[in-house]
Amino acid sequence: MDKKLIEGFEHVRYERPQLSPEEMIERSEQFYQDMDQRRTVREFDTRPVPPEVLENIILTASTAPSGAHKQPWTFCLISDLSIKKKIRNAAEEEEKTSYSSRMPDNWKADLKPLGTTWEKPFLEEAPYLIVVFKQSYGMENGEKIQHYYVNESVGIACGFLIAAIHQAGLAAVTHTPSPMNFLSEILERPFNEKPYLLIPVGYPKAETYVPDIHRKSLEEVIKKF
Ligand code: IYR
Repeated sequence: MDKKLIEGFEHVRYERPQLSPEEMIERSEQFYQDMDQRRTVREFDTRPVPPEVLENIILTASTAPSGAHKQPWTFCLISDLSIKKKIRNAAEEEEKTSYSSRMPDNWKADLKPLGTTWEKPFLEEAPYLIVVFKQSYGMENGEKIQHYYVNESVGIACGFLIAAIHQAGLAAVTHTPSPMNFLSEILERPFNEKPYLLIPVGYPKAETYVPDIHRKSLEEVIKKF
């Protein structure tokens, strides 16, 4: 591989196959059509999924760009039923309070069409839970390492993760229990890590219904200059 020193640091040559404009249009259209089939699913089949699939999905998420390439993320992969139960109990405890007293009426009205409640059976039924932690700073040999753009970096990694889950033929729900400090305790994460998202993953249940929602049109989301 070709290498070059830039300011004393080794750089490697980067090459990608060149696509024709027609191929680019075709591939981008295909990718969009496929991603447009993704839906958030809250009902899972308990059928097991090979662990390699989840490892590949997490590796894909970990290819995301990050501030100064610090890769400020940890993905906890949970298949152990007793841990899933602990997470479900703690999440439902918080959600019960949220739905009954923390969430304002307009928020609950906005969630009505989606059919969400404080009950989270998917936290036990999905064969895997991925709990994404953001590392506010790194720790190496007892030294604090500065991380940059942590929320942006971990958000992008979660986008890759969700796309990879869909691409593998699986489904997920981006669950955001709030507050979610209980995840740090159950999973015994160090002080520099904070929970970011909880993503149950699995096959959708055989007969699954999802809300009849529609995505914004190109005109609604794009402003051309
Ligand atoms: N965290 C709660 C409520 C909730 C909030 C949003 I924003 C959603 O899109 C869906 C649910 C829960 O997970 O039920």
